[in-house]
Amino acid sequence: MRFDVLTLFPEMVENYCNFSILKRAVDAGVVELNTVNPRDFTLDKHKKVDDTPYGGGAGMVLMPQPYVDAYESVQQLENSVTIMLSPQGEPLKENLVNDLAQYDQIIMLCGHYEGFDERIRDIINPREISLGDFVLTGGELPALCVIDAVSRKLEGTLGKIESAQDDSFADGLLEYPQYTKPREYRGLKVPEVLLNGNHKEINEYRYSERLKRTRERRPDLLH
Ligand code: 4H6
Repeated sequence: MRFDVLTLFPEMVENYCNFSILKRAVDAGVVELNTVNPRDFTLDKHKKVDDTPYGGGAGMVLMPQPYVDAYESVQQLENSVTIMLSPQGEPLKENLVNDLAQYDQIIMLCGHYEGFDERIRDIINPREISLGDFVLTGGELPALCVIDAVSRKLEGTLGKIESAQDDSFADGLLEYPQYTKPREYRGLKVPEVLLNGNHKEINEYRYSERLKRTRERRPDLLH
């Protein structure tokens, strides 16, 4: 999977991908990350990427030319998709993550300030995706969430032990509570059932905890 991220702050994206499991995936060649800075495509001497909105109003709007030229500079593979991260997008869900993991290339546009000149959407026609109903200062965090969530679906990113098969959402239920050593901490004991080695009982306990938790916290997921 190749990710191309159009961002005014490439270090934000590169830094996150340099740690832990994502770094391992990049080093193993499962994931390839490329950043493109629209500022490098500006044509004026001040390297201007934004300007005031026509019609008035607060803030600055990202100009079309640097973004469209940066986008067109990215080598497009046959099986690619282009995404814009914005509060107006389709909410990101595990199903959408699974769909995205089928592509060979994901190109992402990260907005800032008051957002994009509408002609960037008209010309590039990206799929617009949102992390949820809240506003961020920029699209880099959502882009990183897409990179992270998609990468862990790819063969060779997670080990057998971390396998994405067992995830919450793989089957639409929340996770069961987990415990490690010690057996007692500040008077709180690990449930007895987890200590007796009876795996049938353990599985039943965990499944009922998952149901209980989902019913209490996310009844919407049970349908
Ligand atoms: C595109 C358009 C995504 C991107 C506007 C991005 C939240 C999400 C952005 C903006 C984002 C999300 C710039 C509008 C800052 C508000 C970047 N915020 N904004 N929910 N911000 O996925 O002002």
